[in-house]
Amino acid sequence: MQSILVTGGCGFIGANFVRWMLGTDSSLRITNLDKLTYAGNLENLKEIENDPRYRFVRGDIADPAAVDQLIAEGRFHAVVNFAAESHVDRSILDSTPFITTNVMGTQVLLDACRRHRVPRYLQVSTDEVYGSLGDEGFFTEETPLAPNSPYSASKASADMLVRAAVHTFGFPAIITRCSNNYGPYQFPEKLIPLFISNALQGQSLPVYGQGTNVRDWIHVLDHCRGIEAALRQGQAGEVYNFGGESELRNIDLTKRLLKALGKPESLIRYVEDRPGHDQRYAIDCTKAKRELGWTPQYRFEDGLAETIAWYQNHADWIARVRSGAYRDYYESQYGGRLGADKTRA
Ligand code: NAD
Ligand code: TDX
Repeated sequence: MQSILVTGGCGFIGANFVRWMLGTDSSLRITNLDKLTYAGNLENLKEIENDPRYRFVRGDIADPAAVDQLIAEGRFHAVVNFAAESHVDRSILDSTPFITTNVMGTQVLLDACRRHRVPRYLQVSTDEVYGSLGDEGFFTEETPLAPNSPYSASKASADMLVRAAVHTFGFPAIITRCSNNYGPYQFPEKLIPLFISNALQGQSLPVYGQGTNVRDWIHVLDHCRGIEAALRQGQAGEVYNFGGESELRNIDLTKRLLKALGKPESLIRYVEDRPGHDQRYAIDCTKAKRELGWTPQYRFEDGLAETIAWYQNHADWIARVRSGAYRDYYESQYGGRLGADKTRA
């Protein structure tokens, strides 16, 4: 594998993946196709933007002409699709961009990759497509899809389209499904970065319902290593689950964050529950361990301490994301060079 197209590389997991791959494989070239929605932040890849092995292209995965041209010219050995609308609460307010990007965008990519015979395609999916668990049990790759939110329904739809491309056309695609990621560069709308940044500013932490919902937390670099393993060694047509084996109730995680930050529990504010809130996610990643030789390496305590320290040391990053100032970076970095680019929202 010498050249890969990554979509959504300016987001949280995509940016960590691009950095991870360039750091571990000196012969690799990466093109990053990203629309730069509110969640796409070029500053997340600032230190590699002048690396000759890296190229940024601003564009929309749901734009058939742009995607076709890029894939026709790129001669990529693989495409890894991270690009998505990723936040459940936003999908409850307005599902339209979730359908456009997550569903239509995936089909646009599949069609272009098939047309230009891209030999490997990896769809980055989520454990949320399996629905919700009670106190017992784990999601395996055989668990039937039962998504409950507009976000997870759009991700499950994309998985179905990938499955159909494999089944109908023998298209060489792999699907990975991962549990909740945490780590550096996560947009502060998701639980961990939102609560850290609120606590740092002495603002309250809005816990949905009673805080008894359970999530399985995985460090983003463990997820990136899993995607790399699936990309290099996975069998076309297969699904691989990744999880952190670190289940925690939201309220216990919240108290742990406050303790680590030296902030009082009085900052906790119980708010109205998320509609349709999934109770518990938990992943069985036996297959990835057995077939890919992958295993999560971070102990949650260490990963969380490292992540808290990262946000404490990047108060400027948080401030620029929260104020929206990070969006100016595009103009200052690319404005003069990409004169033909008319896609900026
Ligand atoms: P994110 O919201 O941080 O980043 C999404 C990126 O995609 C942004 O850079 C955005 O600009 C880009 N994008 C959005 N629409 C686009 C479009 N139409 N064309 C091109 N680029 C577009 O998301 P994330 O948390 O990094 O998640 C990445 C992927 O991993 C998603 O597919 C998500 O469903 C999946 N996933 C996330 C988690 C998690 O815990 N965050 C867990 C499992 C799976
Ligand atoms: O303010 C909050 N208060 C709160 O109690 C927020 C933002 C969340 N929560 C709860 C809801 C969930 O039980 O915390 C838990 C985690 O919430 P999110 O960070 O929004 O993640 P979740 O809904 O679990 O989905 C995440 O994991 C799977 C990602 O956002 C998805 O992209 C991924 O597919």
